[in-house]
Amino acid sequence: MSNKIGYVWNTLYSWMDTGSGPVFAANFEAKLQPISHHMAHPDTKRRFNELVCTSGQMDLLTSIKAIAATDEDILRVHTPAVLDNLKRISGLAGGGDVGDGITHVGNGALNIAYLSAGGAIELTKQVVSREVSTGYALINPPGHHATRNQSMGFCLFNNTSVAAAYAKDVLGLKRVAIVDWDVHHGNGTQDIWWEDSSVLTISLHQNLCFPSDSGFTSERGEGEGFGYNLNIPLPPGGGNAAYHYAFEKVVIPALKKYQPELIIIGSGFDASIMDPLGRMMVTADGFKTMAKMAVDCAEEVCGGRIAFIQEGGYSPQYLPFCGVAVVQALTQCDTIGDSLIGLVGGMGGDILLEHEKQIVDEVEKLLVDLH
Ligand code: 3YP
Ligand code: ZN
Repeated sequence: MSNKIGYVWNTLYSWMDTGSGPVFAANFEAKLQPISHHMAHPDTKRRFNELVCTSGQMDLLTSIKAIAATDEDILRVHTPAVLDNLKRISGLAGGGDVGDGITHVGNGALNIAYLSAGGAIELTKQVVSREVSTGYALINPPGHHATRNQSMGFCLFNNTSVAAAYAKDVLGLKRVAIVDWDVHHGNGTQDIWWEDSSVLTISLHQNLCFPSDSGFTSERGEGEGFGYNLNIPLPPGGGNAAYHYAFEKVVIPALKKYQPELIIIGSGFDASIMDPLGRMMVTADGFKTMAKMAVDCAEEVCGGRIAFIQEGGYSPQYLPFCGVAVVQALTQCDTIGDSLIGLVGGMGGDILLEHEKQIVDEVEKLLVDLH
């Protein structure tokens, strides 16, 4: 067993063309002005990689090369409709919308999406085989909104699910857990594993943020999968204290009870205190604490097998510090700190409020149906 920490990045991830709109497509009638940086412009993730490179962390990491996922890999969790749709749009000179009216992708998006899912697979493969002990796949586009049948919400293929399905069907694992701390509900991941108890899905998200009609505690899976989907919809404004309480009370106990052979973290940074698309208050250090709790838990339940896979996150200023903080939890060596803490520290997110505690305590009761 090695103590190498795997790291995935590919330059093509920053070639995702999110279009000229601010977040919805630019529109003349609606007076939505074009802008050079869409909310999900990949520069934010490119800047994360560049901070990994310049922080000194790269010397502590082992590069893992992303290999394009195959149609077979994608079809383990998606219907052919998802693939056919993306193949068609990706082939158009100017790209187009994937079908939800929000997600514009450019020409060649299919190839980058294959590489993104493939990056998740490669890291997972090496974590499971112990070529690396843990690792971070900084991939793009993200995945957790993509349902079995539909790309949506900036997500083309459900990367964490593609990796989990690979771990099960190809590597022979029986139980995998996906913990998604992106600020938005992991509705796609929930949908894919809805009737399946072999993948435990846990989503921590801002209540009613996106999609606004899902992510409730009452969504628990069905049939064989009942009890194996946990939603923790936190009230807006929750910060480190709310997230850490949710980890302590729900996420870690659920993982200990479920005893997965592999833990996958859907690591979005849009719950950060600087994010334009979320209203939560997690700091770089807050993300690092969650990462450490998850790593310690993996050591206890699954021989340390844990893979961090990038989801969303839209603050070009702050996301790189959040990302490197998580990487530093893996390398266990701090080379830089949070240079924006002077701005974001002390805003009250470290105090657990009663209405935050209440929702977490409610979800804790649902662990009785998890085995
Ligand atoms: C998709 C359209 C409006 C909100 C946006 C959410 C994307 C995301 O970060 N999902 O995790
Ligand atoms: Zn998100």
